[in-house]
Amino acid sequence: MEEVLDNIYGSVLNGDAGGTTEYVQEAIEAGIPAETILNEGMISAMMEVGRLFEEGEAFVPEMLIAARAMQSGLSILRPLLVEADVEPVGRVVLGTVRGDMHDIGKNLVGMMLEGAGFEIHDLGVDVSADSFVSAVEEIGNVDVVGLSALLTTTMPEMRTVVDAFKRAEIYGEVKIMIGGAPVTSEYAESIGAHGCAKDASQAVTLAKSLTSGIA
Ligand code: B1M
Repeated sequence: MEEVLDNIYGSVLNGDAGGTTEYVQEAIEAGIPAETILNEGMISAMMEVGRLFEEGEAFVPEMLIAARAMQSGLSILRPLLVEADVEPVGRVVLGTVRGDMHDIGKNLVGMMLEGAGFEIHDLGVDVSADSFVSAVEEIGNVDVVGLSALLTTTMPEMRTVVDAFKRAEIYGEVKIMIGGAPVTSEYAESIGAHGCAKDASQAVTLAKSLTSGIA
């Protein structure tokens, strides 16, 4: 790993937002591709934070400051991940389900979809099933609803959202795509979601196939 990637990894791991900003800028100037900075520098550091948390060597405050550092790095990478002035290929409503505050993965999915030409309406975190339905009705012509969940305890909320779309009789008119670390394709199928993506780049592939009617 190049030294600057090591530095990004270390600064995210230690929750040093200023350092992360500085090193990400340095990496961009050194011509390192945005995807490499993201995957090797930042996401790998967040995986390590998760491992430390699991082993009782890091706690919520450490996760929180690492997340802040990652967000500060992402804000610099954003223009490179998102292409400006592209004609929308579809309209996506995105959010993290009720009870769940994790938004880094969801934000990344939003950026990559935006970069692929989708128009994104991000409802944020802790979004109730009814809020997803109302947003789709109010915005109009929505192609895909993207649900994110990072906790096994909030995953069941995805089924609640799917059921709310069925009750509102717009299930199928709008495709429901789910994702997040604990989510699987089997789970997606079992709750009636139209697909599951493992990461942000798969989310782009899936959203494209859902909007072109292939999936
Ligand atoms: Co929390 N947390 N957390 N956390 N956190 C996890 C998820 C955990 C796995 C850590 C661990 O134990 N190893 C664990 C969940 C265990 C479980 O349920 N199985 C956990 C826990 C337990 C908790 C709390 C309950 C801790 C507590 O309070 N005791 C609490 C819950 C709060 C709540 O939500 N109600 C909590 C809180 C937090 C913080 C607030 C401190 C912070 C979040 C800050 C934020 O998001 N703004 C936090 C963090 C940072 C993490 C870890 C360390 C990192 C998550 C992350 O950002 N990853 C995480 C450990 C881990 O994931 N290894 C952990 C980087 C991100 C790029 O990846 O989010 O997976 P990810 O997104 C990926 C894919 O999943 C996918 O694409 C993304 C990009 O590739 N994807 C989609 C995600 N959404 C998608 C949607 C799609 C498609 C793909 O379509 C729509």
